[in-house]
Amino acid sequence: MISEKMEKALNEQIAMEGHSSFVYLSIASWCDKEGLDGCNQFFRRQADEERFHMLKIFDYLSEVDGFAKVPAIEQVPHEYNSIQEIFKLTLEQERKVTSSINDLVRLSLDENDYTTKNFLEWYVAEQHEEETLFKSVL
Ligand code: OFO
Repeated sequence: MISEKMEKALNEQIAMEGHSSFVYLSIASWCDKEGLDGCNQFFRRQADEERFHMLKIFDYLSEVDGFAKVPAIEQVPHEYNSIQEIFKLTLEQERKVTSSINDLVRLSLDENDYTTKNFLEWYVAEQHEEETLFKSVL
């Protein structure tokens, strides 16, 4: 059983992961238009990964008798100036996600919810990996 507060916070994370997935899909489409095939494939894979991150929270909420909610689709940018600008923006985006995951870990500790803390550790490691990847590309 999960607290209402934790459930709400995890649903907000679902929305953030879904938003990241659409941002990366939009970037992939821009790369495709610009003839940047490798970057198109890279961001398509990232979009799929973010969708997976979102669905992983759906599954977790189901396991702990919570209720996962499908988020609204927010408009994402369609135009970019350069691939370098894109990697700067996406590193920034990943840092925001990391900070949000850290807030969730803190909340799980405040709530004495060690099951959720344990679940979130996968995301902590994943964010470290993603930030390192984006930095190395830059
Ligand atoms: Fe969802 O992992 Fe990065 O953003």
